[in-house]
Amino acid sequence: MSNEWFEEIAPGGDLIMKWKTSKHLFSKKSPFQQVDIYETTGYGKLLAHDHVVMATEKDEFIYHDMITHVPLFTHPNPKNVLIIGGGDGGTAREVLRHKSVQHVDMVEIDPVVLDAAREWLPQTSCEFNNPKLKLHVADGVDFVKKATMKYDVCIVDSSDPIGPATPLFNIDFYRDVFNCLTDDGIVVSQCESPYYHNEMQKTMLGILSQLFPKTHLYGYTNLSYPGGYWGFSFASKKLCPFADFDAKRTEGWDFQYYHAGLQFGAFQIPSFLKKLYAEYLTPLPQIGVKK
Ligand code: SPD
Repeated sequence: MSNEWFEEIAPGGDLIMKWKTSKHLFSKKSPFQQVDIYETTGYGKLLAHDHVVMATEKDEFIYHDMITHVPLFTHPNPKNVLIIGGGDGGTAREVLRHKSVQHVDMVEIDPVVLDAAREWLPQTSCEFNNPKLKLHVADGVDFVKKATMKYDVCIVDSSDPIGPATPLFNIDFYRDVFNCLTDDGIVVSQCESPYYHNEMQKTMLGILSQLFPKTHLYGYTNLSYPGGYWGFSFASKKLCPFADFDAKRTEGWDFQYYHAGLQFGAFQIPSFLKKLYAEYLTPLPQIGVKK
């Protein structure tokens, strides 16, 4: 039993976030990154890659609800889903709650993350043995380049654009993602923090808007990522997260964070971001305006 602190230095180096830990449960350097799991005193188990928090048991539901349910409730009948990354399993867990989903390919580059999650994070990895899920230990970039299957939804559940996730933030990757989506396909990607990475968010939206007819950014807040407010990019060949959303489909679900109102609310990004990304964002139908 130790009472030490796990520290993450926020981008720029001017802020440190600290979690009090009671045990260092897992530590291994893979060919891709340092992977650690701590028992914390207030946040449950904490997964870190290269000393950056990926998820804590206390608040992982926020990220995983929002990266999953927004695109899966936009698509009217998502059957085949591709997850790039997502090694802790939280995204797969939420995707597999959708009854229409018949098959999920999840492509995680780092087997150490999968093994660590399987052993220490049952809360997120609980669907790893689901027969609808096929786990591939492979490079997501190669996977989409060679993919022959077409997916209704692709979710890029990556770490930050340093280390193994770097190629997941460039245009060649997204060209291949575009090609492996159906004609009404959607891709949602982990898109960092507008407070720390707005140049990166802008680049990402610029890339997506070159390839997809519709490009949006939506936000969520959590406890564990510096700055609190983070984003997901949403790019789509046809479907609109407002016009094609049917709130009736969410009835009877027991969500922890997502709900039908947030399908609209999450896209209401602050004014400074609307200005900053204006050239790349597709206008959404206005809500709250009297006709
Ligand atoms: N700065 C941390 C960003 C991490 C995003 N990915 C989290 C993975 C959860 N499945």
